[in-house]
Amino acid sequence: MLATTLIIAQCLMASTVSQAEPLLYSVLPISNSLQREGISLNGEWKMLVDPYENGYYNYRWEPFDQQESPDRQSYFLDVKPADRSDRIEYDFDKAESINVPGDWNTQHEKLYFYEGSVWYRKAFECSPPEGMRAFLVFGSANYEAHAYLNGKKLGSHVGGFTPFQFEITDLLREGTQSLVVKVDNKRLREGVPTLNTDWWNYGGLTRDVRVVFVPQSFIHSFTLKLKPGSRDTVILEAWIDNPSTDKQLKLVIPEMGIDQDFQADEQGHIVVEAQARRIYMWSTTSPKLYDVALAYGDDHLTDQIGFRTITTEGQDILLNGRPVFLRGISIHEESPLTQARAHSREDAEALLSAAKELGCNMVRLAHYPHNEHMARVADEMGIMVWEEIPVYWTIQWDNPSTLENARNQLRELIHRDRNRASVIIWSMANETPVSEGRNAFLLKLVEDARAMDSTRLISAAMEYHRDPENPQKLIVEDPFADHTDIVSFNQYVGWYYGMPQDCANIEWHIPYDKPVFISEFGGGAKFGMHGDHLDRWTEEFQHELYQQTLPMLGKIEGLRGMSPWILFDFRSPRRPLPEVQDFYNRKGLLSEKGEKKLAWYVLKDYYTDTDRKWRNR
Ligand code: GCB
Repeated sequence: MLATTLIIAQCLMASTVSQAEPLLYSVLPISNSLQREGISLNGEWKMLVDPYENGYYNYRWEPFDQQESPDRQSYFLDVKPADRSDRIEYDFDKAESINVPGDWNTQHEKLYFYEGSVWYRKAFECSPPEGMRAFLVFGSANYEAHAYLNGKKLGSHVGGFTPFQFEITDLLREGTQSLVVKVDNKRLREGVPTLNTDWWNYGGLTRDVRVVFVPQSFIHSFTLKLKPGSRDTVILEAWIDNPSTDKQLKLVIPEMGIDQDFQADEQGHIVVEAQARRIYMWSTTSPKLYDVALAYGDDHLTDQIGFRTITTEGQDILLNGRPVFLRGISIHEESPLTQARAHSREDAEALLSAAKELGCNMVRLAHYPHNEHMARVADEMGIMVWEEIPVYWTIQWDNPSTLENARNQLRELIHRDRNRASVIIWSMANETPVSEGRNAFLLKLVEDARAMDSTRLISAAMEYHRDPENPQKLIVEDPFADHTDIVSFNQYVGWYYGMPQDCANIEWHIPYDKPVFISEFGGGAKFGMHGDHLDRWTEEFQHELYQQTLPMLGKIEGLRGMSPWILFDFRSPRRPLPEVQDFYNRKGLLSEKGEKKLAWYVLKDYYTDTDRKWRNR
């Protein structure tokens, strides 16, 4: 499926190229789509639920897409071929409405647990300014999407959390446009993620949808970073779509005194250095962002970009050369404002403000790429970010198309967020069982990540095992740790294993000269449920667990941070316990609405103290 996606997308988006990676840049979306001129397709759409995929397959289970005769096309495309009979069995105009962006599960009660296909239709007016090209850009669609404009297939996309686009310049017609998208969130054994996860499988067009207008030649994407080892030179790399020899790319960063023009090569690729007056580093205490403007002929782009270094030395993590402790918290992409899939800037501000209030300088965005607002708001608020892809638990390690799918999601994520100073870690996987197939799979991802972006750290949330001779001795040894910059692992002593007081006797064995990061720990508590500190699900139990866990982790040599599980309670189909879970994972320090549980204060005090200690190092 992915291969088809790539090929279709390539044909439709004919023109983007780069010298280094011609295929890559022809299929990746243009950057900064939210900042470009265009129209928003957010708002009310129509939807038809299609559990049997009746609009996609005929009665022989053959896709309509592959039928040659027009009268064999799907009825659901919102166009009626002239020679078709007048029998129709759908009607978008009479169908129910749904808001985009948004998940379908929380908008229609009957779709709460639904996993399958829904057809979306948006009728809209669109007339691009004279001579401009038009691109339809989706922030994401979970999990597989097929898009059709005015009855013509644009292409498809696999992967629920990253952006994709189609050029529609030649498919726009006079009058009203009809955009139809089939979105399918069925879980798949060979998918990324696979069948089993501990989060809600929200379906739909969950992020912004826009039509973006660009000139015939335009800046497809760019990266700006510090030159390695330098504090006064930036490296600009850019890809021009449809380059022309009479145009130059202009870079202007007024506060740095940069105003220079550069020539692209024949493929439209540019890699150049620009000398700045002086560069103030982005940091968590002073998140300096520079106004950056790029122009290529009539194409103009602006952005705010920070510059920083993130490296490791022995067991230290260095931000701009200074050791830091990552006071983190894990977050799922669910909004405390709406109790639905988060998608807006307001959602990002609510989530990250709660992290700030807790005393965090870092967040782990689990377990898949969150929407683009998160890293942008983190840039502004001075919060370091760990981003990851949904290579979670039991992926099909030996399936080449599964690997391609994971590589594609990683590529789309890095491509989208690599100008965000806040993002310091790309994480490859979560709690994946060690095997040769898994090691090779993850190694391929690391190679890709390092090739695309050498300015960030690589990690993965790994696991520990018990010493068979001594159950109190917990060992973190994973061949994949040889390839990461940080040794991160999840641990649930006191929740899944024993009771909180068992923490006191645990010894850790972590034989790596690398920073150690605890990517998860925690336990469940229902807000407002009180009792003894040994009673599960009470706030007192969770409070006790945090009180016992922090000193246990403090004994780990090389401990350089943690992102406990988790900031807010979040929905999970694996959590049915009536009156306690009600399909929520209750390990939040805050309820899903933001009410503080007792353990919140334990972590907040610990972070206040840690901040004080590390400030003076
Ligand atoms: C984990 C997983 C996370 C779960 C959590 C839990 O280890 O990484 O996705 O939600 O445990 O609550 O069990």
